[in-house]
Amino acid sequence: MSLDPETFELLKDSVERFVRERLMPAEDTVEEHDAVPDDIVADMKELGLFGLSIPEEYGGIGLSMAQECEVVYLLGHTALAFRSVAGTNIGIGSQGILMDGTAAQKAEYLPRIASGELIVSFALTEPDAGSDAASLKTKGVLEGSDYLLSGSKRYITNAPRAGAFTLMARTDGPGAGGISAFIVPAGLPGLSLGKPDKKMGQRGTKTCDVNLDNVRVPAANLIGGEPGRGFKTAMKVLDRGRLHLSALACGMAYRIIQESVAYAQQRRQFGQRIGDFQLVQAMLADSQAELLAGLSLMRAVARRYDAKAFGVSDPEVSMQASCAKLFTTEMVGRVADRGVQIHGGAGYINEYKVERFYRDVRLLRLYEGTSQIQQLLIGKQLMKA
Ligand code: COS
Repeated sequence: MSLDPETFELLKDSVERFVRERLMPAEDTVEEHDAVPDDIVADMKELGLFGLSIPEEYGGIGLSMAQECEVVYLLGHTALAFRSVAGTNIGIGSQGILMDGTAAQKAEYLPRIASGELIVSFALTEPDAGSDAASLKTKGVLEGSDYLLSGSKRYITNAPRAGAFTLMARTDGPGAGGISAFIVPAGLPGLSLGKPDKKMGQRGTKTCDVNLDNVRVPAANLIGGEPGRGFKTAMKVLDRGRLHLSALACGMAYRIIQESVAYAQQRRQFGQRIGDFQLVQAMLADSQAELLAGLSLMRAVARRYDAKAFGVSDPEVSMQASCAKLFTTEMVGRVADRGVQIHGGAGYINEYKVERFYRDVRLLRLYEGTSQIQQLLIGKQLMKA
């Protein structure tokens, strides 16, 4: 699946212009109000951003992974909250349905996900199951033709906006094999949301707990119609999500370098622009070199991802996606740190963009698998080879 190159170039131009003319001027509003304005969300829907990765037959744009990464890279040039609004529809919320859902599930949910009418969240993490996702405790008990779901999900991105969740629950014994994935509509009796999480950064992104108390979900909502496949679905979704986040990390690194260069060009000390000092140039150079390395890695892995069969796991590609996430998210952390350093005291002041971005990018090394989980995945695969 991919969009023809000419149309894709037009799409990239529109997204680039949208980011520059519509999103970047709204960054301060998002920071101040901790919310993405509704009119901007409406424009994002209009542009098709919620359906980037959904095939055209379901009303989406049908980008390949490599193309999705290029668009996400552009979205990374502005406050990360904007990407987050559509991020779960593009990625972790929708892909389980697309990869492993039945024809009926795809037909019912994907068109509304693609249009943005339905926001869909990915609910894997729990209070006692973060990195150790296979130990999750949320229970799904079959009763007649329904499952009764009970448990608690934590830090669920877009939960306050979600109309549905792709949610992993234990329907059988311990371990990964006992986990099933469900499509859970948000309005069902027994489903409630916790209070919004107060986060270090990424103001405007919405996360909270999702609590389930005997939520009755039809067995028809079991993704793929077969129990016990949910962990693999989640892992495949995360492989893809990790690449998506790599593109985002590269996009934000680019922006931080732009901010840093602009500051170094106008700030004067000791009678000259600070950017004329070699020690400042060294910091800029390290960031630029690392960004190019990250971009090249992300692009190469995205191409490799597209070369395999869709929805089928390939351990080598999974390992490469982990490499991309590990390198690029650590890279943008270093770039953000240098960005603050180049700004000096101003870098510690909220009015300057780098102060926010420094906090925003910290999350990239945590969600969808910490850097340490990526290291373990890479190490494990190398030892198997
Ligand atoms: N694609 C498809 N299947 C996969 C897979 C992948 N990428 N990774 C693992 N699996 C399969 C395995 O093949 C195994 O199947 P079999 O039992 O048939 O052999 C099964 O899933 C269990 O895998 P594994 O034994 O590796 O699971 P572990 O419990 O050891 O742990 C880790 C796996 C730690 C890697 C996993 O829990 C993980 O990724 N944790 C991080 C979770 C995360 O990213 N959380 C963020 C939440 S979203 S913000």
